[in-house]
Amino acid sequence: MLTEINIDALVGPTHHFGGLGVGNMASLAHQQQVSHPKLAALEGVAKAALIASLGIPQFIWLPPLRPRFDLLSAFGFSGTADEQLSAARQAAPRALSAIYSSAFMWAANSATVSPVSDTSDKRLHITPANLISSWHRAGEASERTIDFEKLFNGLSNVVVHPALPSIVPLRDEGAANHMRLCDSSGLHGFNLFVYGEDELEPEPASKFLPRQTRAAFEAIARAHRLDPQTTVFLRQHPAAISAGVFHNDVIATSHQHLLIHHDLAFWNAEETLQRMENLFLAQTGQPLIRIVVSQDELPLEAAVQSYFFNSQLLTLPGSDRMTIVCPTQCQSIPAARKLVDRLVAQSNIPIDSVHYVSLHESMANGGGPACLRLRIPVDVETLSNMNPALRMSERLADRLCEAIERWYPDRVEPHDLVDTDFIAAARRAVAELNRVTNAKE
Ligand code: SUG
Repeated sequence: MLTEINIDALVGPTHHFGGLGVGNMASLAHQQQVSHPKLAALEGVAKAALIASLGIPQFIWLPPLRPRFDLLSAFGFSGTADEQLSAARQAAPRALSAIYSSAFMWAANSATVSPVSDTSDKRLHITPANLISSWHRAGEASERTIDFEKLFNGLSNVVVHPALPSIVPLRDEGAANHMRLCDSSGLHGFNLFVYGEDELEPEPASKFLPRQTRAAFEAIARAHRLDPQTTVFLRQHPAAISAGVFHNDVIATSHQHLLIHHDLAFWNAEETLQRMENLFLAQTGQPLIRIVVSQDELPLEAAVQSYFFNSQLLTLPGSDRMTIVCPTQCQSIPAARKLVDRLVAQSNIPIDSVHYVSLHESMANGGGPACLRLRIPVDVETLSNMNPALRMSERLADRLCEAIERWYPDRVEPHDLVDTDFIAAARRAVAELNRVTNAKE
């Protein structure tokens, strides 16, 4: 039996709107607006605490330090901190924004994960995503590699691979483009890897650079020793990428034997999906429930605005029923609200309840509930050996909230990025979070 754990990454004190998300409509729309790191972090903790309160194992990663002066030097800026910052503001504002980025908060992009039951060597494989499509995210992989090692306390059945090489044909954004379907024991897994670009099939093109390539996922599937029989590669619909679907988890979602996707999620995929449905039934004895949401029911634009597909589907412990955690935008956008109500009401769909969560600041940068978390299916022994200091509880949530209230800035404006007092305050905030997390009872 495998249990799915969730890891959320806490928003950092330098959270701001840099407009850096490639093909990400919300990020582009909010560029240079005033951000609210304190509110963003409190919203994130509240969401993670809600999941923990449902009895689901929930962990949290603390923010790494920003700004990254090492990157600023690599971008060619030298001199004192003040000189580097003001030169970057003049000559390369996107580079300046990148070194302050809090994009590590979207843990769904941290890695691709394959549990012990899917891999031929029976080890848990993790490949941190190289995130090389944009200015601000490529630096995350090295930080995450260390985070994974700490989270699993050096367990011998966990392999943390290096991120894929930083080669344009190997662009990788991790679990946001990977869906693992399985039976209720979690042991029979099917892996769906969704890519936006295949060098061998360049047409039809999309308006924005596809951030995930097929070659990247093929490399990961090989490294993770997955069974080719139960591994499927699907191409994202170019129209979806052009409409602002920069990751698959903005247009499709899955949990166990439930797969929900928009009609325009994939390109030419129907035959492959039907084959997979048959194989799923043959191997697990359980039917795959596949719900295709039509353009009439939820137009692409409303899917992107509401982030319905970025809701979290969770199985409640001790039952085979699910709950759905949706962003509040799904409450206010009528088509999304109707869809949620339909799914909860329909008796042949295992979703029984809905929780709406406010993630206003993350959403304004294109990150919904599912973006903020990484799922890892683990066995009982692995779970019991995971770092308890990072496990979310009411007590940890209270401690984090107290520190955030006290040390996080209320607002960040573009000019703060050249202010060394702002940098000192941000460093202090991260140090305080580390202190409260490590404090004994
Ligand atoms: O990579 N936004 C992130 C949002 C990531 C959402 N993750 C998932 N869909 N799983 C991105 O585009 C905006 C940062 C800025 O503009 O400052 C940003 O990086």
